[in-house]
Amino acid sequence: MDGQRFLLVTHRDPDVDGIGSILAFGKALLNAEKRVVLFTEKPVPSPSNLLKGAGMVVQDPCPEEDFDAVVVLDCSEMTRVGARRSFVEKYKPLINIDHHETNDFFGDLNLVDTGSSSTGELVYKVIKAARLTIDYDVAENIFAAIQTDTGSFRYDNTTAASMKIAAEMISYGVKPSKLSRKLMHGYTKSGLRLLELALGSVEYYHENTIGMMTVSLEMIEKTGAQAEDSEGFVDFPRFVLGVEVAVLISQTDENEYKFSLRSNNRVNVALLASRFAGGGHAKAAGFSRRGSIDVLKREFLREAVQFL
Ligand SMILES: [Mn+2]
Repeated sequence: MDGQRFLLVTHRDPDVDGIGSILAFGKALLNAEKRVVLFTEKPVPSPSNLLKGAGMVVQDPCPEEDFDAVVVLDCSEMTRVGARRSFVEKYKPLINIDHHETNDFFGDLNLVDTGSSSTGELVYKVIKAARLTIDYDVAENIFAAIQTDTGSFRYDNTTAASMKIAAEMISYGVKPSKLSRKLMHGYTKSGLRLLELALGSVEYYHENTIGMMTVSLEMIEKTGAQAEDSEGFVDFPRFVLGVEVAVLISQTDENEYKFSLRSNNRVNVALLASRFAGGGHAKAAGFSRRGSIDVLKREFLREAVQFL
């Protein structure tokens, strides 16, 4: 950590791992008296805005400085950074810290480990290697990142290593029950209404091995919920016995849909998503496409069944 000024960014529509990673790394750098700017394209969404230090994150206009390095976290490729990509790319070296299977090594320096539960786990390793100080704020963000990306220590990426790091974060004062209440149980009434409608949309295909849920803009409007309230909904079809691939189709514009894919066992959904120019992890991936919902569903199912 020879530099003095760091710009930290994550992917657009960031999740808790993305925001937790920039906050944990940012705070650890601040603890070492470095100058740090944490930047997101849009205001930090719920529930990540409840993380310790979320108030540090800035949007446009980003204070332009002569950064000594830019660190891109939890981002598989530079297009995922979003609209401010060219601003981010102005700075060198570009450091890529990520755990997505489809990471394309866009950085000048790449710390990519697909065996890592989360980017938060990699940030922990960098903090240790650089001998930066972990305090409560750093610990909360690392714990939250690991907890979220492992589905509260239920998914395949829950390893001895990730649990050891989580345990160490507890020794800094993190209270798992308090943190998960803050991050995961913050349902609004409208969010629950959205879930009700989404559950009613679930369909099964290919001898019940594919479970598909849809959240339309109409549902969001009708319930008064936010689009991010559907975060995690894909676990409902996913946890149905017999389902191998769970899909959440979220309408993002009149003719635009985001497919979030989850695999229970043998299907590599990162590969499946890559057939539609998307990506992610073997067990959790996604892509966006434009078109009519019926055509998109049909095209998706045609590819998906080849994996089953
Ligand atoms: Mn992640």
